[in-house]
Amino acid sequence: MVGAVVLGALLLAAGCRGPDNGQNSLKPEGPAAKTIDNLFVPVFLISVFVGVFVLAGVVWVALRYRQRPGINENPKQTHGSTPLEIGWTIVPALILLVVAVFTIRTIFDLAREPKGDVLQVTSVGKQWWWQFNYPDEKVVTANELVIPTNTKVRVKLTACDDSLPGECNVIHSFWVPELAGKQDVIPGREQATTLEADEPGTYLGQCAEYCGLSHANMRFRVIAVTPDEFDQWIADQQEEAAVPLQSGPEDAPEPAGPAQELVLDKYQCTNCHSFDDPAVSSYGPNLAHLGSRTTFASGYFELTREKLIEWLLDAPSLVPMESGDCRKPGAPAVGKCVGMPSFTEDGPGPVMTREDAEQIADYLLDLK
Ligand code: HEC
Ligand SMILES: [Cu+2]
Repeated sequence: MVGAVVLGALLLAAGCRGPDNGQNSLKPEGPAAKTIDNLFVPVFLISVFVGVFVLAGVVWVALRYRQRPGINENPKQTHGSTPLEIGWTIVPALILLVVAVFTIRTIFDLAREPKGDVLQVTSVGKQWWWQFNYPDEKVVTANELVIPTNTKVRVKLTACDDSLPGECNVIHSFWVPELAGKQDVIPGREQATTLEADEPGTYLGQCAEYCGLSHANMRFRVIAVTPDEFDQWIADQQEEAAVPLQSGPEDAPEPAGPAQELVLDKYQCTNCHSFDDPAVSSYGPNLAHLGSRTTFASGYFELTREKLIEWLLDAPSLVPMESGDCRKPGAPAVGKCVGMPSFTEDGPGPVMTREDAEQIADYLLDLK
């Protein structure tokens, strides 16, 4: 029995992976998370105190009045005690009142829209990745939210992509445990949260509302850099793609190279992705600066050439997706399509050769 309890506790503790797992809400790294922590710790201590007090009472009564050999009588029975009844009604009510006052204050504090020098970002929850729009800077990116340190970042959260009318997604929840609390992302509603990081670093995020097949893989990163580095990052992102997609006369542009021809014509990736314009949002992540990121696929994989090739050939084998025929807008749908299609025989379109995948991967990695 004791062995089983100890084993269970060890297994449970093994899940914690130490305080530096990047998703530790007990290790607040910004004002919002600290506000939550300042509420959580005292409330937790109060509950521990109440819990221990009640449990100790139960154990004491059970031991004190247990059946013993030779004693066959019930202990003295008492019925009703006005002071006790009043006491155990009022004391918990007072404790809850104190907790409620501080909780409500915290909720209002966190909901307040920040004033002053605020960076505006819109985050669109999609299946199964996050799009980040910087509307004032005209930059659209995915899965890695770069922010300046010591700056309030107001993140508008939506499941409907304004720039793609009628494109609403299911409910998601935006959660960066070390920076702020969870906030649901609900179609048709405008929610927002405020992020601020005190120190440069990478803070892990995770979708916290079940949203389909790849919910568990729907991660993201908040990368906090110094304000100077941030300005540089924005300037880099605003640049046109490092390698052009098309060139030639305005009215008859041609793919600018063999990889671009694959992307435009052979596999028609451009139906779902932007490769050249860093300011537009599309059905799939904007890839105009993919090469500048450290991860891809909702931060699930490091951005390496080999992984990228695997992804291009058969993304649904790496991350579960519902891939039907979603490549040809207007064509009759074959199955439901959510996510990136496979370019194998199982996919809806042409089968990709390894050479093509390598060529596309090299082109994508050059999109710094
Ligand atoms: C039917 C639309 C569709 C087509 C066609 C498509 N993709 Fe995708 N692609 C997506 C979606 C959706 C995602 C996001 C999937 C996820 O992360 O869950 C994605 C993700 C990606 C990513 C990872 C980006 C990131 O930020 O994580 C790359 C790279 C990519 N696609 C490249 C391509 C290339 C190259 C082609 C053509 C060979 C292509 N895609 C064709 C829809 C599409
Ligand atoms: Cu989700």
